[in-house]
Amino acid sequence: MRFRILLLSLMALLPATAHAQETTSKGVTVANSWARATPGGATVGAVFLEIRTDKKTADRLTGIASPAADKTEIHSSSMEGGVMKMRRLDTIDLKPGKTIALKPMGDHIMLFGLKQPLKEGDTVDLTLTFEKAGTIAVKAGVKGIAAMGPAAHQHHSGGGMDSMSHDGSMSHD
Ligand SMILES: [Cu+2]
Repeated sequence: MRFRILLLSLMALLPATAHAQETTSKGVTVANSWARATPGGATVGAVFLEIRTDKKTADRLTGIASPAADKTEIHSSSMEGGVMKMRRLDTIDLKPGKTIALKPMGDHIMLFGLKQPLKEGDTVDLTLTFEKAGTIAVKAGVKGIAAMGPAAHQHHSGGGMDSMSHDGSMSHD
């Protein structure tokens, strides 16, 4: 209970723009997009967002592009034998009235061949392509290197939670 109250009061401190950005097309909404800052020299980044469909809409995400990187992929994550395994997804099916959350430790968007490191406070342009809704463009704000959500200002000193850093402990098929 105390945690919940703390969370609510933290949210109240955030500027409204931090979680207000939503873009909707034909019943599909993309919201809460953010990217994680990358360490110097890194050429791989991760972006997270939510995709919502209204009750009457079924669609399919068929691609994501970004001018910030050479290549943009959708990845699924799963734990196998204590190791985070990632697999490239070509599409994500969107069922009516459901929210798909791409988030740290879960499915995510990966940027390969970053043109420049992602710095906190920057934005990353993304264009999502849907079978029926067409394209939806979003600007993902870059949050701190240890951020676990768009709310930012979360600090994980241990590093154990940061399984999204795409280092040697993970494997890409
Ligand atoms: Cu990945």
